[in-house]
Amino acid sequence: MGEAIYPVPESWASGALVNAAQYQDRYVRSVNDPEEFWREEARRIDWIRPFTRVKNTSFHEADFGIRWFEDGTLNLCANALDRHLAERGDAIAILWEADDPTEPERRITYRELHEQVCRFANLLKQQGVGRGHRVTIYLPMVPEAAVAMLACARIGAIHSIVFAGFSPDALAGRIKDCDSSIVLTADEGLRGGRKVPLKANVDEALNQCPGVTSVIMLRRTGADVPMLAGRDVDWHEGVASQSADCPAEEMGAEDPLFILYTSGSTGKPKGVMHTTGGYAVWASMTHHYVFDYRPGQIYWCAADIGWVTGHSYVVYGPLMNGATTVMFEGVPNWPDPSRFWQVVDKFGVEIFYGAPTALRALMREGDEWVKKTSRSTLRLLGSVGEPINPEAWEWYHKVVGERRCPIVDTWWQTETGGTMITPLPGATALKPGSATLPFFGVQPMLVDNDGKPIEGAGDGCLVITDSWPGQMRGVWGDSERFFQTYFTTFPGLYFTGDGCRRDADGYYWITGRIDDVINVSGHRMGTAEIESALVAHSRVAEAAVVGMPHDIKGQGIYAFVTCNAEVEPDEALRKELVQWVRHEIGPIATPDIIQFTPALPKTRSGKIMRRILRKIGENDVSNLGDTSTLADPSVVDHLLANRPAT
Ligand code: 6R9
Repeated sequence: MGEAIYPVPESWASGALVNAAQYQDRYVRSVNDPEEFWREEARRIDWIRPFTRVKNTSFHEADFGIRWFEDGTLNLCANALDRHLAERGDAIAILWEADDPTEPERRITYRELHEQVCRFANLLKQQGVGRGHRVTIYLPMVPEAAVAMLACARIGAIHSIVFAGFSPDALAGRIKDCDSSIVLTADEGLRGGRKVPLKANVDEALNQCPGVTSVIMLRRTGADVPMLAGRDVDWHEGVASQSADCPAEEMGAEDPLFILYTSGSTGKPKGVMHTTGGYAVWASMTHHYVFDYRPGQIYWCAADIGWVTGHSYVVYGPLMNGATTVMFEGVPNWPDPSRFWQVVDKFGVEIFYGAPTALRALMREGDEWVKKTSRSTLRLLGSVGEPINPEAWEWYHKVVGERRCPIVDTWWQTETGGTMITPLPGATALKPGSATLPFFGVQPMLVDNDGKPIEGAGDGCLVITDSWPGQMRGVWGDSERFFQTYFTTFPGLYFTGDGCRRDADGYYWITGRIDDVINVSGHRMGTAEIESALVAHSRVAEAAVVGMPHDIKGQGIYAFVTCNAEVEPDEALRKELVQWVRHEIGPIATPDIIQFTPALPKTRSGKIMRRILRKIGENDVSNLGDTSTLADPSVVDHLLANRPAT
């Protein structure tokens, strides 16, 4: 079957920030002379003290280290707000749309946002927060979440956002790991017409976190929630008495900006740490070029701030570029599946950036929901979070974008800070399902399992050979783990954990995770995390979790569970375990299938043979490969004979 190719539309080729020839030329310069290239690009940032040193990085054990612009100083909040005040103070910074379409929108100008951030930063200071302190943010998609992030950046505090869909246990784990003494939350969140008891979750989490001395709570729904005297502060009451003057701290380029927990192949989520200077350059530059962003355009990234996409492309990237960024509290299919496109029409959105899982869910509802809206303002579409299947890509292109909008399918990770492999709309011919070509300064390589480079077209493990400014700088609280996790599988190379194919045109096709991470609706889940939640249940002896193909979510969660000897597993226990996992981690970790089994397939040395379980999960059981090293091969027959219907 021939691959579809969509050439750059004429209007884009002539009018874009970067055309094909410029992309080629600048890409080559970016990798041949990174010093010169980045010295130039970093001028997009207002530095307080300009850097003299550009790049000081090594992926090798002997001199491992990643430092960019290291002797420069800056403040990221000032770059996102103060620098715009003179020229665009009255332009809208945040356009907020509530969950409930009948609730009025909020339009916040740069000047107003600046004032709110300064007041809130002063409240944080009054609560004892200063440079380097960790602030946990557990807020829904409301403008105050952006205010909180920017206020931390302003005073040099390090924010750690925990997705508001995570459970009290998951929240507590993240609070303790980074040792934060303050939590920012709301009484309740609102999503798809349902209330999420955020403050109650915080209260429950804090039973495990004696170190937290202060909670600032935003009233979102007005629910009657208990406030603990001496600990809990009402957001608006606290802010009311604060001055609107708050100087921005002078931060070193390599001072930490934020921590964001993400799943890896081991049980405990890692606190991915990003620093200030390189991240600022990377987030603003990628947002500028990938979306071809020009001031005044209405831009909407539909990600939650609880994920890295929300950090870089709802808040930091767009605001550094003086954008009008849409923030949406709700979900794509409530009150009905037109919701996204109604918001596009309401605000005149020109650039829309969303996740394949949402597109697949909307596609299933039929084209009418899209077609009854205008979408005439849309000029560019984006995709992020997981591979987009060509069918969903074509639907996005034809039905949503009416063939007029290029689609930028952006591959990147929490660890990379911003987009890495992506089309540029005026430069790159598109192939549905391919993230296409590397962004400036990104040097991807494919290697086989032994680390041998694959030249030309081929399939392999995706690694990056040299550093880029937005790269993570460490795992919070564990100086060894960063190097161990990313640079030892293939020494001297950054290992992404993704498999990838490169075609004859040099285009990259991400094939998905090749480690024990699964991607559920664009959210990373470590299988080990779900396993440890399952075995924490008193009736479970052992559990193994693998991914399975899922029409909407991309991947679903398939759990093999062995119960304690005296337990007779039944439907009631199955339901109980599903609820248990939801409670332990959060609804995103809900198992799709639980298969009870008297035993798991193990090697004689006792290792679970995940390869076999993965194949069963993928329903690819005709060839299970070599099972001769299994301690008891009959276990596999039993698993196959008792597979639940899907
Ligand atoms: C930004 C983000 C990272 C993992 C990554 C990969 C998958 C993200 C993708 C994609 C194919 C894309 N992924 N974007 N796969 N095409 N355009 O999602 O960060 O949550 O850390 O997930 O997501 O597997 O390794 P994060």
